[in-house]
Amino acid sequence: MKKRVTSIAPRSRTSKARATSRTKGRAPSSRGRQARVSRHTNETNIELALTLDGSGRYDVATGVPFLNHMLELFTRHGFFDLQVRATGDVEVDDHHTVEDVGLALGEAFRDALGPKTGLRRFGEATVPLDESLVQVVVDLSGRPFLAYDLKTRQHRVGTFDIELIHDFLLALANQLGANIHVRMLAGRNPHHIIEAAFKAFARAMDLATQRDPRVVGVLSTKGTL
Ligand SMILES: [Mn+2]
Repeated sequence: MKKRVTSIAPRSRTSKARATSRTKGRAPSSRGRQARVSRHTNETNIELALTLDGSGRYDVATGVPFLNHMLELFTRHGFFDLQVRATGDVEVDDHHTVEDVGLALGEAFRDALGPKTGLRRFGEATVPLDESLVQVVVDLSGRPFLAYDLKTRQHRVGTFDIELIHDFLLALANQLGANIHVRMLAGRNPHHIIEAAFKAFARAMDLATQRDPRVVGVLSTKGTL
């Protein structure tokens, strides 16, 4: 039987490194719902450890301060435990690092969830931050989809390119195999809008990843997720 080789298509023609060298490994823990992901390419090196049934503890260093801020509050409000060490070619820009951390986090959730038996599967939350109000709905369906509706007049928060939030969530949704809807109901300040989105995402993921004792097998009439 042919050994499974993981390769991901290059992001663009100019991203040669991606075409030639993209490897990853994982060693899911046998204890509890945890996962470790190592992801190393010519563009980024990422070590990530996730515990689903955590207490909101985080230790995050990605080299992108705004992403650290979002991952920290995501962990806290989702009651996960998360450790991330990422180094990337941020001298190019933050894009590779942000997207690849999204890929790694999605992969970690997928591994930690395992076969999804007894899982609530759906989760949603609406979270305000001052004038901003953002709703996130998650379905751990196995079908990757992202509906992204954050609109800001600015392109940046400080030095951080806001567009990268879209790329982060898309990468995460693809790797996790989740349907994620992000809807902005109100907002003005881009920091508030994105922060409300990550808090809502955290709470939605907290719900969706919890176990419901009434669920026998997986929550699907199809019998598989
Ligand atoms: Mn903040």
